[in-house]
Amino acid sequence: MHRETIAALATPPGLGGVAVIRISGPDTYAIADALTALRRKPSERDAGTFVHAELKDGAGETLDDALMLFFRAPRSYTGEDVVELHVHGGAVVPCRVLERLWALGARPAEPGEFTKRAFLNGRLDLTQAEAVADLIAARSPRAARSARAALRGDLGRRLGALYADVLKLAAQTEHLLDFDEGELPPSFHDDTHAALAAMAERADRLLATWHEGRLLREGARVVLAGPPNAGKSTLFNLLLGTDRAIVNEQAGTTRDFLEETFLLDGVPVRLTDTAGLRDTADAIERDGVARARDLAGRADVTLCLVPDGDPLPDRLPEGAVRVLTKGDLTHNPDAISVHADPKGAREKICNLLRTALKLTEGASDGVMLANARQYAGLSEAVGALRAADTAFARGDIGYVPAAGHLREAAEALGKLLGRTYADDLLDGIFSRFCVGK
Ligand SMILES: Nc1nc2c(ncn2[C@@H]2O[C@H](COP(=O)(O)OP(=O)(O)OP(=O)(O)O)[C@@H](O)[C@H]2O)c(=O)[nH]1
Ligand SMILES: [Mg+2]
Repeated sequence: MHRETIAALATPPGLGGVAVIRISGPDTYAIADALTALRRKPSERDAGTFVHAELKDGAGETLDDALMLFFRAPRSYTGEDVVELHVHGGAVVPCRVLERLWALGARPAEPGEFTKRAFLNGRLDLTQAEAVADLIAARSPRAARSARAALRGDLGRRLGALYADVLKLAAQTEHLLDFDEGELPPSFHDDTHAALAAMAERADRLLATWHEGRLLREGARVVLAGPPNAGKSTLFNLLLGTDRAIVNEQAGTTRDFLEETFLLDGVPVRLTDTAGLRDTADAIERDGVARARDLAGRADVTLCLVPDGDPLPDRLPEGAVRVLTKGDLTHNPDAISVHADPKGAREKICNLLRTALKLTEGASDGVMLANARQYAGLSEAVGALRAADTAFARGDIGYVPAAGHLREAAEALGKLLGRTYADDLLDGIFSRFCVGK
């Protein structure tokens, strides 16, 4: 349990009807008592209730009238005593109330400190704590749904069950070291091999969800490239639904690249329009072409647009998907035509992106890995499980290394769930939160 009492604004600063201030820690009720002149003090009130009260400064002047909500350890977000103040929003009132809280002995919460305390007090596992930040940062309903699943504990439960099974097998293996192979039941090797294969397969299924998890959280980078005048900026505008880029019949219209985001099946797609690829004497345009090539090299998908009937550029960006444009001029149904059939062109490009990005809605059941840390930890665990399987296959001389590999697998999963952790790991995770969460 923490000895310090923390407080912070839990709502974004700025103009708003209501601002929520959260207080958590052992002195929460002493501070709440001193903050009001209520006859029945906050410390005498039941958890799960609220009261309308005037908040007073040190001289007894009213700062604001507020709703006070009461939570008591361990049944609160942080697992500590918590009081929430709903005060008027804006620039002044929340600041004055916070200053009063500092004067009464609370200190400003660090980013993510409420959630960190919730984790340290066992209210959330580490995957749930990370899901809180993911839910707040979600950029589409689909990303929010996936974060909700992790926050509910679905991901943590699946990893936790795997962790428990690995621990059990690890313990059995340590026990084995005291026996000779001849003393073991005859089915021992087949059973352990089957158990390890099943565990590795469960882990592999979760690892496969990282593709979708990464796209939902980090988005996909898609670059429009190709020769000048191919209709890149026209398609860029069509996909965004606004006239963002200048379109002109002159070749070399776009020089600096433009970037905007649109949602495709709930995945944020960062779309980049680039300068037409050609050799040119114009220094600025040449710089633009160099940037276009560089961006294409780093994208998840590069669409190389070429007017139907024109020769292909001699140096296509590697891995680029070719798209024929201006199909209305050649009557080629394989080419898109933004001019004659914008809806069809949009649908064709979106389908192309769905395939290239492997965006199949509902591929996972909503439970997916949420970050590179989880992916790395689980990969390490799978590697260790496979190594244990190989060691077991060597018979009793393999038991000692197998026990070691199972310990590694358990440690990797334990770290992933936050059952074992280092302070710098927690600092890395919670410092990415906003203050007040
Ligand atoms: N006929 C026809 N013309 C098109 C189509 N799409 C774009 N254009 C025209 O082609 C010309 C070039 O379009 P842009 O979108 O500026 O081409 P760009 O590839 O961005 O060109 P740069 O920026 O110079 O590299 C404009 O006059 C567009 O109106 C189409 O589907 N059919
Ligand atoms: Mg352009």
